[in-house]
Amino acid sequence: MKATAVAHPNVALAKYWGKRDVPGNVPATPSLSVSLGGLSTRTTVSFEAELEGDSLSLNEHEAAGEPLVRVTRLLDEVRALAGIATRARVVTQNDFPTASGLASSASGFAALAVAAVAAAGVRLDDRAISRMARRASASAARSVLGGFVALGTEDDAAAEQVASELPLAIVVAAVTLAAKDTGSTSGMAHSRSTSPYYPAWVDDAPKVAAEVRAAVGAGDLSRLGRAAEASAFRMHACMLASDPALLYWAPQTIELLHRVRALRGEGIEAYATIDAGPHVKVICAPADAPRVAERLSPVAVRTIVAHVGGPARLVEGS
Ligand code: 2P0
Repeated sequence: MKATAVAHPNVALAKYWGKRDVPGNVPATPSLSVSLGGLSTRTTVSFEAELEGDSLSLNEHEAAGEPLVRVTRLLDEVRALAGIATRARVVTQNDFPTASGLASSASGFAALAVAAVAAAGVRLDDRAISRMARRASASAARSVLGGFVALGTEDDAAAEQVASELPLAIVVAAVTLAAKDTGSTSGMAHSRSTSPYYPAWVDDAPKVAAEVRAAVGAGDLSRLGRAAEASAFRMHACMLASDPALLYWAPQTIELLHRVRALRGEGIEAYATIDAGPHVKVICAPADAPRVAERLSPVAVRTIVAHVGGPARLVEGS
């Protein structure tokens, strides 16, 4: 009744921002991400008869409130499938900053789903685990799989891998280690209800996602980079037009964007993307990653060079 799983966060090259008005946390926009190998969440789930409630230790601190509620909701799904009522102890550890726009909910809920299903002795295929993770946090559906992963907008969507490997590095320039003010779930609800650009964003996103997907299929970095930048900037335009504005950028975010453009001016294929936080993630050829990291690191508190990562996997338990 105990299992441990490791999952990687992912960065969306085509962004998910907004939910359809259907049950089960279904995105309003299709997304396509790359798994960030080198950044990991490790989660152990143990179902223990003597526990009176679920508990969650997040980076060595006991968590309560909303994070624990979301964990319990996923565990309730697993308990229903296994036909058990036993409560669980969840211990999870990130080796990167948590809740600051580095996609910790993606790797966290992917690792939790894989570990909980194994600990409860339930057999589910990757698509079913991806759906379970999506209901907890939509980006987590993508972290169940490795490489380049698409998530659609259909009822009960599951993520699918579109490519396992491309010669690509992702340079993560973290500008703060603090948690962000507005989480994604409430931020996207706010955009949906107040941003006049939200309908345009939802209408345009499938075209950009299709272009991202075609560029991944063609293995064309400059095409992929241009489409990924368009997706990120259009999402942030929608966020900025919310009332009050969702301004996730810090001064360093803009400095980093200018540095990426300057690198391109020097002939380096480097393209930026930004999630619901101030950090900048840059895709480039693996051979260019050291030069990109060197240019970005004076502005960042931490610079991490990630490679294309694999799927969530069980490391203990069966
Ligand atoms: C993405 N983000 O596609 C986008 C880009 C943030 C900006 O997925 O409400 O934590 O838990 O489903 O998955 C972050 O949203 O939101 C996210 P919920 P989630 O990566």
